[in-house]
Amino acid sequence: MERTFIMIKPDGVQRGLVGEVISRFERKGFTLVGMKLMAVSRELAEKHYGVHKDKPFFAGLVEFIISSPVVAMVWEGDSVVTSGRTLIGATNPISSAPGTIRGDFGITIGRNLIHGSDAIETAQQEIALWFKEDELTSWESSTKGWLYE
Ligand code: DAT
Ligand code: MG
Repeated sequence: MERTFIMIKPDGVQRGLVGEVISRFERKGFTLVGMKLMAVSRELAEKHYGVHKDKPFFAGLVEFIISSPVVAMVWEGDSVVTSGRTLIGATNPISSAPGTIRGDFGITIGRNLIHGSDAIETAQQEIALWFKEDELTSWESSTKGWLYE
């Protein structure tokens, strides 16, 4: 089964949107296999956003991610990487579609509430970066037969 890394950023936690985000992934039918609320170290933030290290917004992005707790999660299901990105919406919330998390709750790119892995390979790297193997729990939802043919 495919897995993706989802992180509710400090703005999402501070604004009380943790339950809302979890609810959207649950209602879609995806399975939660790992979750923790945590203060992010500068080292972890810089590794996670390493692909953006030469961008002008990198320093501000790292400062933001370490400024207040985040909720890190791993979700599982068919095509969950792509579907998770669809649930999240476009990077800049001002143009994210209504009905998406960013489209419904955000206004500016620097406060876009949530991170989601952008490819299967990235998801594997991010899950390994944020979670130890024993922090993830494989389980089968009793609703599986009603979600998949
Ligand atoms: P996404 O989070 O949709 O995968 P990304 O990987 O391109 O987007 O960028 C990572 C984060 O960096 C993004 O969620 C918000 C921030 N960011 C991206 N582009 C930015 C910009 N032009 N100005 C400020 N912050 C930006
Ligand atoms: Mg990205």
